[in-house]
Amino acid sequence: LIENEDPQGLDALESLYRFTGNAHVVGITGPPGSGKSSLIASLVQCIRQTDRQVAVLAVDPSSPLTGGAVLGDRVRMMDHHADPGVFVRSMASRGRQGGLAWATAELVHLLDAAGFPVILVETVGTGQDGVDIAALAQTTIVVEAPGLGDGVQAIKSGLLEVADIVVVNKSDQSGAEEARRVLRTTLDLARSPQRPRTPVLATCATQSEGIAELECAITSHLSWLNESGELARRRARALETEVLVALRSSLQRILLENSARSSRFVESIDRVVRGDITPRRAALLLSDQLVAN
Ligand SMILES: Nc1nc2c(ncn2[C@@H]2O[C@H](COP(=O)(O)OP(=O)(O)O)[C@@H](O)[C@H]2O)c(=O)[nH]1
Ligand SMILES: [Mg+2]
Repeated sequence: LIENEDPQGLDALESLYRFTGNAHVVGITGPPGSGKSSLIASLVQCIRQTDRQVAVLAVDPSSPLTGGAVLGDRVRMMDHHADPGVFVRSMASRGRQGGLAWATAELVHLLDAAGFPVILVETVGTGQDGVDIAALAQTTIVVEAPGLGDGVQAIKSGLLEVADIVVVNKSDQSGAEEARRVLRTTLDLARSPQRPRTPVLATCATQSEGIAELECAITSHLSWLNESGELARRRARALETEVLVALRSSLQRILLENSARSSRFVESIDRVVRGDITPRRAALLLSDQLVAN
């Protein structure tokens, strides 16, 4: 119900909201095919050995033609479906406003209220979506793998800047060690003294190698977040962004749902297209009108 923005779901969330604020939200992003889903499957197994419950949300930018690559993730995570301590949901993000990660923010609140201590959120790290997940999560893991084209994808896409932990997956393949070296050097050159040195770990998700080390790095990062006060700052920043994203979409609704307002909107666009006023001027006039009534 929450996923479909059904009023019943949103009402439920209002009542549940005061139970949130305890979960560790871990974003896992990186290029398609780098092994994010496989890595999550191994990580879930590792987390379950300590008896903690874990929730996984996989956000897929589903293709309008095929209905999306969501099914692949479902199948891959099927291993855990019999375990009541694991909750897995794939969601398509098509048609949602405000970017991929923000479509999941309300589901994260729900799972947080339900008491999951760890929530893993997988998004495809190409462009904005990877950066969005970093704003939503308290710990961001960027997953890279050798052989995904020329060069190291995370450097080109700017994702490295938001990484708290970098993983070079597919350590069984050639080029993994080289990718790890390049990433280590790049991160050290751009290092900020206020943050701990970003770990660059090697994993082989399909053989569950390096997963315990990854789990350990996640736990250490959470300790640092707690000790430095950064946890509270990141939570507040994520909530602020969520409010702004919601505000933008409600303004858009207010503008377009009323027929007088929506015809003014259409007129403004016409004037912009004719070259009478700039796009910025049109936006200012429309927002002045909204404030006036
Ligand atoms: N050789 C090798 N293949 C892997 C490894 N991890 C994942 N794969 C394979 O890479 C492909 C993409 O993995 P997937 O987890 O779907 O990547 P995602 O798109 O990032 O979620 C699948 O065929 C996996 O079986 C690994 O560590 N080594
Ligand atoms: Mg995946």
